[in-house]
Amino acid sequence: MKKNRIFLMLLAAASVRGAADAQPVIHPTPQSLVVNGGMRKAIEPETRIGAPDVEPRSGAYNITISADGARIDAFDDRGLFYGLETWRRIAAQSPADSLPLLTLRDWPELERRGVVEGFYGTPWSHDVRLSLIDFYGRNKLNTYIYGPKDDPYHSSPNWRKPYPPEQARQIRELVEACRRNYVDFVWAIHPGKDIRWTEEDRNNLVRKFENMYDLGVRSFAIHFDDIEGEGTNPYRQCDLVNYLTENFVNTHPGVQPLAVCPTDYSRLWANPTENGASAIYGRTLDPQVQVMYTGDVVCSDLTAETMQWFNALIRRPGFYWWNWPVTDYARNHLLMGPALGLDTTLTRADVAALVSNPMEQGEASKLGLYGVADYAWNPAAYVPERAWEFGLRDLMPECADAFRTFAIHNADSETGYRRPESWTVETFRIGDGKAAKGWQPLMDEFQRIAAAPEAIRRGCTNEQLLAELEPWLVEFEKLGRRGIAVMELIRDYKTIAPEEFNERWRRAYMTADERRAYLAHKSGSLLLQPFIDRALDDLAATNQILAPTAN
Ligand code: LOG
Repeated sequence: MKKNRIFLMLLAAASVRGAADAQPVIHPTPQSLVVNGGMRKAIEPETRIGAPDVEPRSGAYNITISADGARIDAFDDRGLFYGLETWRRIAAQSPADSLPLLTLRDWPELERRGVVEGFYGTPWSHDVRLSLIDFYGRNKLNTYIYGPKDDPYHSSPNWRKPYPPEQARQIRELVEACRRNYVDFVWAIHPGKDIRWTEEDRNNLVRKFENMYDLGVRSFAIHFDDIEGEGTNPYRQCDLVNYLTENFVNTHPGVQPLAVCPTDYSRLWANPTENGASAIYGRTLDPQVQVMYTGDVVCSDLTAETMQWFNALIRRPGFYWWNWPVTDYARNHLLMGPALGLDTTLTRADVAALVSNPMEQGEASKLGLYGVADYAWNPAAYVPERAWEFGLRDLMPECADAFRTFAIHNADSETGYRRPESWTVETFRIGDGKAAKGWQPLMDEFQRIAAAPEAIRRGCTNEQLLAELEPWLVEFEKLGRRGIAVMELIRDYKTIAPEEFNERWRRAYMTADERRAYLAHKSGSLLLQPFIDRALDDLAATNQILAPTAN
């Protein structure tokens, strides 16, 4: 009995020491965290807003847990909200009734961090938006730009009209949800397709803004992207934005400076001279206005060089609209890889804001947004894979490994903005030097792929996320099965009878219908399906099979 008690005490001490030595995992990555070793009894923290030694910017906070007590010092309300979020994460990772001793100083590097719902296609549902807004709060994102291209009241034909009552009520609710999460709800208008540069249309715009103001909106953006004709005139655009700044923003209490997406939002077609739109914006726009930019092309990496180029023309730090993981140009793909291509040397002096334009699948987009949140909070400490791994576990704690397998093979878009995919596996050609060693790991992976969808369906508790993934899960499982069939054939083809070979070969080969289904919801398109296709071709050649012609 006594012995047992001592053993249990030792065990408890060991686990407590283990926990105290370990760094708590905090996402986004804090600016500075010193774990002092040791634990104390859990208590509620004292909180203070406007504390002197907190970094003086919105969202900043410090946490101290010492033998004497625990406190959260915040710069402002938002900082306290973030501090409490971090506090909860620390407490959740600590053994019951105890807390690690630590000193944490934290603040956001980029001032505006978040999402632009700016894609073509079915806008997010109200429920998905609400779920995302909670997600932004928990991950310290503070900006949600509402600008779905296919909302007719955001763009043509109805941008001049007020929202119908039900939609107006929902927008009010979104504004409220944002307020609770310290997220700025930015309502964007896209009037450029049919705007006339008349006093009448200028008043139409002001009236719509008044309307949105009455629904609670305090932050606005104007998008002039993807238009032709009169609406593209940069002088007129600047006049309008300056007019709205003077006669709406500056006259309405609590309204934030405007953000504008120019027609020349990408370096690909922006005129780089002093007569170009960007330079006109730089010379003409009220200095408080922020200017959006998608980088070198439409979907591009955020680099120091591209920001320097743009910032010099617009004469202020640019507002980066990152077209990832948006898939409106490749709708048969899901982009589930890490958020790559974000330069870790950039600071708030280079980038005023970073917003990600996600997929029509809002829940599935969260995986990429963990990276966006981590980067924007603390670029210097950003490690894409770390944020991604955190996201996998946070979204599907019960089946993170299966989700990981799924995500690894659903990352490239095949067109435009290429991303690594299937980076954990190596393929080979039948008979080449890598075949002997490469067979087993690849077979193992195809088995994991075939099993992953069922594990995800059983383990994922987010119904909406599951519904978004389902068409791809179906195809992913089939990809795994085809892969297994091909691997077995590679192993056996020399020793089996021609009839059996033919039978098994045909099983691995997609029928026209199967191929159509695969093309509609692609998985493994970068490496794995091409491997299967080529292996079947090679096998057919060794056995004089005539591959059925694809139709
Ligand atoms: C659109 C955007 C679309 C994205 C990706 C901007 C500023 N505008 O080329 O609505 O989701 O590309 O297809 C765009 O990026 N234009």
